[in-house]
Amino acid sequence: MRKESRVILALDEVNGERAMWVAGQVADLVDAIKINWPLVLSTSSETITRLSELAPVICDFKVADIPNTVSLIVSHAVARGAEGVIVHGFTGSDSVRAAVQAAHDRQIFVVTEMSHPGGAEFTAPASESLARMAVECGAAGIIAPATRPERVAALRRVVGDLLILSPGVGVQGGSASVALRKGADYVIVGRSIYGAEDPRRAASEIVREAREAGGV
Ligand code: OMP
Repeated sequence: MRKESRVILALDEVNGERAMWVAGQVADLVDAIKINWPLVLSTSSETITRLSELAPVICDFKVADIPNTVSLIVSHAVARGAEGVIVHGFTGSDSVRAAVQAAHDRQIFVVTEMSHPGGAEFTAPASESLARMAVECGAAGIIAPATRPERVAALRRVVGDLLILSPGVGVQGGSASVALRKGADYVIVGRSIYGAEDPRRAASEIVREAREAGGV
């Protein structure tokens, strides 16, 4: 995955036609496009392949299962063209290792502390252990909350130079520039871009803010 704009589009648009249009509008501005169940379920898994022709695709399937099932999900996502897959870490190191193995040369990102208010209940207390496990299992990076930027800084100290992808910018209240300054490599932005009347302009504004936060 390139590291130029440091912005990843979360394409949770459920109208397949509009999703492809938004992707076409911003593919050259963002470093990757992250897709989640809403778009895959409202269209088909073929969408992974179609989007991968425009930009690197991260499949945010938040995989949480036994190693065998994790491995099956990750290998099929990769076969469809995914450059990365997001998995949960609370399932334990055997499941995360299975994801890393199944991904081969593609990237596995492990969720640590989630960005929504409920993320403070169970994921926050465990986030540093989850981050440490992500390092030990050979993951490419972790997911850490832009809504609690001080946690991004704390998790950076745990993961060293592993990638940190930070969602929660915009509608959830987080700031792209603050998350990047606190140690995120990329911010993940969804509704503020794909929900905008002019997604290209919305993406450009966030990319400008990210650039002002510091170069790579
Ligand atoms: P917006 O809130 O619309 O910008 O979308 C955020 C995106 O990031 C959605 O696709 C979420 O599923 C995802 N996300 C979070 O919001 N919080 C998390 O803790 C983790 C993720 C994620 O793994 O990407």
